[in-house]
Amino acid sequence: METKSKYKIGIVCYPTYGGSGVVATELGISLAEKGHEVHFISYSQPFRLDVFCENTFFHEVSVPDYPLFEYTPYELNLTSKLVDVVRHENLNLLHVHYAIPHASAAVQAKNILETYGISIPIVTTLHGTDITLLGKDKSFKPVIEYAINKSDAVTAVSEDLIKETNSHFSIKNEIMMISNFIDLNLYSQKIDENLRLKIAKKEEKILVHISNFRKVKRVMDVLKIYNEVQKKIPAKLLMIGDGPERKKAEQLSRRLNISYKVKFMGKLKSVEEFLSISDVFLLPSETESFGLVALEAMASEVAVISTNSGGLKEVNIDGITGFLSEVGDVSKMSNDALMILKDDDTLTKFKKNAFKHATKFDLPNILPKYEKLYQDLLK
Ligand code: GMT
Repeated sequence: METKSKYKIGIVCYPTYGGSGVVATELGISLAEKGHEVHFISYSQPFRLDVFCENTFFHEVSVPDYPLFEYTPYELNLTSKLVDVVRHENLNLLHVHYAIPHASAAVQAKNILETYGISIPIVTTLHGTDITLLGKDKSFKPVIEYAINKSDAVTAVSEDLIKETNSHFSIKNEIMMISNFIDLNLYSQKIDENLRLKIAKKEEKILVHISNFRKVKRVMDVLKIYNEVQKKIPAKLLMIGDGPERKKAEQLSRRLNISYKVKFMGKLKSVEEFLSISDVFLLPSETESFGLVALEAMASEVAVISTNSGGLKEVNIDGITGFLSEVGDVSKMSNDALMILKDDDTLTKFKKNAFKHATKFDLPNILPKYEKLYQDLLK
């Protein structure tokens, strides 16, 4: 459903590498392309907002260094910035991604704005770790619960995340499922043979993992799965991203004597070209509310080996686009990868299925759901 009205929307997100920031930025850019005016509010420019986009604006939240504070109260600076931007840019709506501290800052800003006679609806999108990890922490729980209940609309990126949220918190309003999306135009299903040959020999398969290398991603399992696979078939592993577990992962790859076949590539701005030359994506996460990166892989015709945790089963369809396993079942995950890679016909079948399923999450199928939500709130 196409909305005719054009709105002034404030988007609050984390600017760094990570699914919630990616989704928020891509959403903002797409809304701007449809004629809405989009104001990003964050502590630095979102990393995917690095090209000029008409109708987009960026407002930086600055955090002054004041000697009295042992901990800088970022949430207060964000709240003040929200009040300022809403008032002076005449925003119609605030859409905040990630509950902490964005939703609570927005709720507080809304209260302050009422004293100026301004009423602004708040949409909060829950992304996962704000609920599944931080949400379980007693020191955050009452604030998250309050911010969710005081938002005018709440969305979550998977059915599983809705269930998780309702089971951990006393939520009064209905949470709407609007799944994550990808812009299929950005992904190529064509293999750049020159690039592929720089990474692997013709007969070698390419396995790939992309994450922020946090504990929850279980990057050691990635190496263990690959280790088993490379014993049976010639293959290389690309490890893209960086984070707290990287050093340990590099050490493990040396201990397993596979370091000469594993390429740690660090943080890359654009992962599409490496996905397009890959065969199997490994995501053995402990918890994953959606697994946007698995969807990005599928959009590049890459089969997925993942756990069945959280929302992953809504993205990776067992036996069709790849396989699902219990968390930590390295042996099944390596056997499943070998099953996919056993011959070209099987691999092609999984790759094509992965791409086909990814098309369901294409931007034009999801964007109108957000527009409709805004329209309903602004009626
Ligand atoms: O996965 C991360 O560590 C980053 C985190 C984030 O907040 O950006 O990702 C979460 O949001 C993504 C976008 O909605 C989801 O695709 C990820 O599954 C989710 N991560 C977890 O639930 C661990």
